[in-house]
Amino acid sequence: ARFTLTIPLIFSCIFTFFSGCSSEKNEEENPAKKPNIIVIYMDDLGYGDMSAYEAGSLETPNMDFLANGGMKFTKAYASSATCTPSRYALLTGTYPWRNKEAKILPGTAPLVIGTDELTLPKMLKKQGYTTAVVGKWHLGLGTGQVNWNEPISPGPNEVGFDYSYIMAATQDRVPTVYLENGLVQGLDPDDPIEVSYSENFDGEPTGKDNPELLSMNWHHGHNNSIVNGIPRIGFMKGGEKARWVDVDMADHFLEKASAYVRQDREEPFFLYYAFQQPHVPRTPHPRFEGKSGMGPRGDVILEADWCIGQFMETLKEEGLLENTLLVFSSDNGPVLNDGYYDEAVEKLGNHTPWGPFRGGKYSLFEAGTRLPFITYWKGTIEPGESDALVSQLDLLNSLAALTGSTERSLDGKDLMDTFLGKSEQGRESLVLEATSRTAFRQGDWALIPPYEGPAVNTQVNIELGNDAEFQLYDLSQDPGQRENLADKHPEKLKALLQDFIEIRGE
Ligand code: NG6
Ligand code: CA
Repeated sequence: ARFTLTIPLIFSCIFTFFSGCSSEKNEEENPAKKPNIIVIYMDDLGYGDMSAYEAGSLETPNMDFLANGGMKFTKAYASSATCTPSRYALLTGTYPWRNKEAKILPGTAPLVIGTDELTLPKMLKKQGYTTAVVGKWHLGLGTGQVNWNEPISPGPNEVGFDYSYIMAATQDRVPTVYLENGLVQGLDPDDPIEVSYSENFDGEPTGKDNPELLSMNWHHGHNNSIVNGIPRIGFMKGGEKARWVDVDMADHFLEKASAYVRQDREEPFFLYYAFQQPHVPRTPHPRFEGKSGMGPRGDVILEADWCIGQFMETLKEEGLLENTLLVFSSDNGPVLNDGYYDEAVEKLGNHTPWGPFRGGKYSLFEAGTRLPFITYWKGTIEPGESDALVSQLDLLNSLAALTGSTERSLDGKDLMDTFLGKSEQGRESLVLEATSRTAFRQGDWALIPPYEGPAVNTQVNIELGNDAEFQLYDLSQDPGQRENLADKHPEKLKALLQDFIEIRGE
């Protein structure tokens, strides 16, 4: 009897000793460890492009997993209907129309974020985070004259990212190379890279002059240098070994993002994982070719969806899911023909990338900026849906509140409780931007001031929102923005215009 008593006693002593020790150690090293934060950002994915939003006909099980297991926002906006300004707003919490350089950039454009500007990764670094960006950058690099054969600065690493693995601009723009921490990868010094957006290099083939070399045809723009049979925007020479393989890009970025989250580290991390899909040129890996029945646009969305599934699997394997807040969204609304013949229009069938909304990429109508937006945090965020008005502009201030920072951006709101599903409170109003024009959203109302310019961009076949008259829509009754109520509700129009001008300053 003595023996049987003693053994458990010894065990329990040892247990208390060790657990006492280790819990003390944990507390010392990690006083309430802050969550890892991952932003998954799609390129041109529309509100109706994922099945969880029940607005189209593609099946995206892995994106849906986030939506159905997290908070799915139905009134969430990118700041802009194009890429660079939306990314600028996401990372700075500042309206992009305050920075006149924050517009669609060529691959040679200088960095549009000031190195002294507050950014999301900088703020998080001060809160003890290690930070990284993997994927599409498109916020400019350098200060004007970039030599692609030398370390390039400033870039992501100078605005808050400890690690960067990026494509400089877009998949359809030169230079078609990857950069790690400011260095072009795989570059042969005997074959230097030259880039120009004004003229071709002697003897180099172009999409315009050498159609026989093309594996994908251009529809508008995109007829300069040819890489991998695809004609691009801009001219490039050299750097043969450094050029990316388009069909491998998704796997390549997935590998980099996965390797990053697998690293052992003491501190929490922030990862901005910026996908290139479904932006043009749409180049699915052969294993996704034909999978959607909608041509390459549908196929690359399925490819992206698969990547998200793989990435989530890695987070699970690494035991990170319970301590990681994921945010999923897209930079601007959808477009079918964005400059290449790739059957996006012909094979669309009954799919509706824009969901129930009017317009698309480049548009001041809803579909330009109203996008999927999801927050997912296993065990912390209860699955649910929110119709609070939120913007990607709000991430910086919200994540500052979450992580204990007192820094705040100019235009963002702290909506952390809303993002965590603990509040229904959204913002009252929001200025939207599309190719340097702005519009206003307040409550259920949308106001578009008069703009010159075509009603429709006929190349991409998207209604831009331009009209000689004021436009006023009640989105609660008319999400598709069909009935202009400006004449019917002059008081409402006046009130909105006043608030709009107060923010916009014009
Ligand atoms: C446009 C391109 C379009 C796309 C877009 C940027 C032409 C004719 N069109 O100028 O194909 O590259 O810029 O897209 O060149 S974004 O999502 O990065 O903003
Ligand atoms: Ca985009």
